[in-house]
Amino acid sequence: MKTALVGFAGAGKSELFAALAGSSASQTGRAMVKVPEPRLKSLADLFQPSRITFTEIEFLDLPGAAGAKGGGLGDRVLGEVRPYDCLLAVLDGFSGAAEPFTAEPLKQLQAMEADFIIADLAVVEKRLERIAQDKKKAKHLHDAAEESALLLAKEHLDGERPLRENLALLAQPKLKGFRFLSAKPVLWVWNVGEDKLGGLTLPEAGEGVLHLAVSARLERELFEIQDLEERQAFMSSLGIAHSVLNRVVGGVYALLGLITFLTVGEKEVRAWPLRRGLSALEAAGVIHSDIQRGFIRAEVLGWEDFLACKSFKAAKERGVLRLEGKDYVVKDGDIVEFRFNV
Ligand SMILES: Nc1nc2c(ncn2[C@@H]2O[C@H](COP(=O)(O)OP(=O)(O)OP(=O)(O)O)[C@@H](O)[C@H]2O)c(=O)[nH]1
Ligand SMILES: [Mg+2]
Repeated sequence: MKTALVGFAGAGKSELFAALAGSSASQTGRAMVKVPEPRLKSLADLFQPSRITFTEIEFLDLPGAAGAKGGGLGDRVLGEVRPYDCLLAVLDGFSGAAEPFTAEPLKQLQAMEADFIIADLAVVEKRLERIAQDKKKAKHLHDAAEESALLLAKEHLDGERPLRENLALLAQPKLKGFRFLSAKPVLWVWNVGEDKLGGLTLPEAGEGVLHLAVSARLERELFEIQDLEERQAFMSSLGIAHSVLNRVVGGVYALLGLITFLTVGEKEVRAWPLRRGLSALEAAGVIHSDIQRGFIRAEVLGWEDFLACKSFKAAKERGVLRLEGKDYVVKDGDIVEFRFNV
């Protein structure tokens, strides 16, 4: 899972990055961070494994275009985020004097969205030109399906709408390889002064977008409190229920449609990300292609059932440990053991 922080210079990306990445931040502004998963602790207490493996999420902190507040993000940044799964777009809602204070960050949101759309239009138009040349050279070189898909994409982008809103278009196989920027899910992070956190009304979630309010500098300062109890107490006094990492990861999981399933054993207790709605067979493939190929069945214990039984033995006795076939749709929190034969 790869996420990139984007935003104009001074929006608070590096403050947020520091709050998310802490000591795992590297000099290059790239960090691999463990996805918080409290369920692993309960399982580790029971199994005492040699290894506990969390899912990891990448955060990339990019420099904002110098002095480009309200201008463009710049080709370098846009090019760099192309391979990323999800964008964390940071909006400066703390420095401006504008009333209402949401006016300036909203302008930044619109400017970034316009950047994504214009960059995608350039890609589409370039490709269409290429197709037109091929068409002139020899009819058979021209891919009619790709051309019509691109024309639809162009029409959508010309209407100044991001591609992520058009699910039918995104499903077109011919458009899959382009890694369009405006197709990427975006978590819009409204970075506001701590005094504004309470009274902020954010825009509603839309297709592929969610909004989150943070006070990036405050979150970074919170992160620097080593003593966890002290940190928690300070957070409670500020009315912050969950760490910024929890809130950001929650947003990313929701945007990408991810759930977590768990595997257990003496060697390793581990969390795995999986797209919601996928089957036991596909979950097996996330672990190893051999397990998928030799899939026989999955032994599944739902999280609530595990909590009620506290052990696999009790779960078996109560008949809540289920044997599922390859089409079983894996649920969030399922503890799965795959039976396979290779
Ligand atoms: N008051 C206040 N200041 C903040 C907040 N977030 C960031 N700042 C300050 O704004 C300045 C810029 O923050 P950075 O996190 O470095 O901004 P950036 O987006 O990484 O900037 P570039 O890397 O230059 O694009 C710093 O002086 C921060 O301390 C905030 O929530 N409140
Ligand atoms: Mg920075």
